[in-house]
Amino acid sequence: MGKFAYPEVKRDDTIIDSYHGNKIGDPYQWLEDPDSEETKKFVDAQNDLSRPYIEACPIRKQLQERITEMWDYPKYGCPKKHGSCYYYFYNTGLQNQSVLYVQDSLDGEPRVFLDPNELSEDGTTSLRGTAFSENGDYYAYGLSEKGSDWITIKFKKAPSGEDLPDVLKRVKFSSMAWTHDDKGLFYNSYPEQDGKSDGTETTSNLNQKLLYHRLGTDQSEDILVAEFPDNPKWMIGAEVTDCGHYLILEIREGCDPVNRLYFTDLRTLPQGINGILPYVKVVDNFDAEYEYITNEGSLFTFKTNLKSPNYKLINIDFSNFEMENWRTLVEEHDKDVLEWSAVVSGNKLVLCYLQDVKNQLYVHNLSDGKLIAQLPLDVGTIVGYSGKKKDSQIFYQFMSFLTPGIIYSCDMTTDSLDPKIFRDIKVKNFDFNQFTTEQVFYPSKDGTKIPMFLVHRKDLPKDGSNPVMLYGYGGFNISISPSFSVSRLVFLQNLGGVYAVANIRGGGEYGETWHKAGMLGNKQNVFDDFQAAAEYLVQNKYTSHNKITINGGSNGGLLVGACINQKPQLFGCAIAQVGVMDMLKFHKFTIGHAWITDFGCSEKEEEFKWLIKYSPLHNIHEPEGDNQYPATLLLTADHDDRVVPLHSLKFIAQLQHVAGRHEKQTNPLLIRVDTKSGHGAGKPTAKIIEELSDIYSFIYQSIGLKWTDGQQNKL
Ligand code: X97
Repeated sequence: MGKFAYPEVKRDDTIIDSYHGNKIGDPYQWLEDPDSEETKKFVDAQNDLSRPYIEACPIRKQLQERITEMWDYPKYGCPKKHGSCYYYFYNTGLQNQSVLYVQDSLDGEPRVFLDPNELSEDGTTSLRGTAFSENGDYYAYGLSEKGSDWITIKFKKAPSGEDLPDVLKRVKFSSMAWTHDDKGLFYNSYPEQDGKSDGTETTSNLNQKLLYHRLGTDQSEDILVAEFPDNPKWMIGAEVTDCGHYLILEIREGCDPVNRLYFTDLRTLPQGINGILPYVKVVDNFDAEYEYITNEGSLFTFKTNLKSPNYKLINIDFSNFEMENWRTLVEEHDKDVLEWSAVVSGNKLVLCYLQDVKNQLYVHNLSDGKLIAQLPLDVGTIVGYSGKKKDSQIFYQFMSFLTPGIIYSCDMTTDSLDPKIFRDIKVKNFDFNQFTTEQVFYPSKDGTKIPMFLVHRKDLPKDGSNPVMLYGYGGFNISISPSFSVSRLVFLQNLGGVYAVANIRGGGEYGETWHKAGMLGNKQNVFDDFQAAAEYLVQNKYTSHNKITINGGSNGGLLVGACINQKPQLFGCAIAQVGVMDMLKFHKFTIGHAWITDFGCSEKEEEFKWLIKYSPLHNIHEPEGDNQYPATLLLTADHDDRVVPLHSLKFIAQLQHVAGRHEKQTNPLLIRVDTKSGHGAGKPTAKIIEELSDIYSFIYQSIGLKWTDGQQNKL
């Protein structure tokens, strides 16, 4: 027997599914029912095993205290102008949710406008999606409970903050777009369904609708303005143009950066908004993405990846919208990816690029696309921006591994653009000078150069002795840019660690090319890239294999799951958060069907062949030779309706059954299942700190770390 007394768990070997003639067992299918007594018992038994292991960590209390102490610094967001007032988020330090403040001018006295902390005892009610009306008189805001993707939209008068009675339910993945008469809002909802829908259910989200709600009326009177019953997977993004004249639909059928583009001229509706609207179809296929930037009359500006994987800006005249009449406004860059663009001060465009995983900011003319200026920026990420077409000032927030946040303001009406520091966010009691960030480019299995950030003490010994936390995501066109994290600094300072981010394929770091190189039939590249990162770190004497912890969440949890199956010997520890582990069935639950764009689907034979090769659940094996699985901790939560917990539950059951009972498997294989939590967004500070303390305690317990006061280590 191995070291751990894993719970006795029912296993039903009679459940066999057939995929294109292949018989695949699903012995823990019963764990797909989140409400059954036996699933609840399973979860309790797993927590009863993981909790004592984590709590036995001798430095857990120290860890938690140090993280808490460092977390306790004031956090600000960019101010945004609505009507004549400014609004910004502020957190004193440890508040569970940030509070929205309003002020009459930038140096006016701030008043609380909305404090989500008052909406639940434990901070588990969070803001998700907000929209001020055009003149700033009204505020619509989505509330999520316990981390679920479901939201309830509520309304306030602004700037008074007075509550309005309107309530919109069954809202998920929603747009929020006010008509410019300030009378109502376009939003998305899903049809009523049988059974509960509080975020603990697993039922598919299909047939999203677009509705118009008139302020002051009951939701039952809302006007259905778009639905596509022949295409149940379509999701309808809606935007009202800067001029207020048009409604734009950006229709998607999954997570790929592609959308159909429809519009309606709101001025031409004889009876106003009173039913399904007539749409002009500018693009009626999913060949490319078109993101509305602005328009001058009928001349529209879109950001697109049409035949330009690094994205560019184009003009489409809606009075003459055949493709041959489209014009490029800002050309695609060879290497840098255009991440987003915004119009400000009437005639200027702010463009944010990603260059080797670092942001660059440029200002162009809206009229002819010409470059006017580059705004100076350190190595890092733009994490916040505000500034609309009618504003003359922009704010943007910079962050990096060793910079908690600097908010700049810039007057866009002058010729010499001269950004000023508006707020410099400071962390107490931490000497940033002792640390450094480097970026390396290492070769993957097929020779592709992969960028990787490394953050560590300047005097790090290069003797293979340092513990490493290696983080990756690798999918969905999502780039992992430099960001600030207090718990990581504790790992670097007090545990002598190196933090590594591998910008592996599947992400958007080098545009759609990088994404495509790591999706569908190319998914193995993602895992190869991550494994090559571990090898690089060992070869270059940062660490040794048994000191590497790999970490990822969601699609990155899948990454961790696949990598420990494929190359367990490369890693000492693995932390897989809210991962997708059952690649044959993910499309059946909640919004899983939207990921077929990146993963493919087991219902197609060719795609089944890709998936079965790496699906974490289906590739668990006994320890081979001396290669046992690294110490593994999975994390999930009861209200995760993005990646439903059954992925992690089935995976841990199979892992404990196949590997855990083997005598060579002495490393722990555990799972932590949280309650009143979801996929991650909106998680209250108290829960985040608990979770981080547990994760680092698990690592400490399983690979052996040393706590230092962070002052020594001088060579
Ligand atoms: C999602 O699963 C988001 C699900 C809902 N959703 C879409 N398309 C999006 C959207 O299916 O919000 C979209 C989101 C991000 C990128 C592209 C499209 C959409 C729909 C309508 C209008 C605008 C956007 N996501 C993935 C996820 O959570 C990755 C990021 C978003 N995963 C969990 C992937 C595997 C594990």
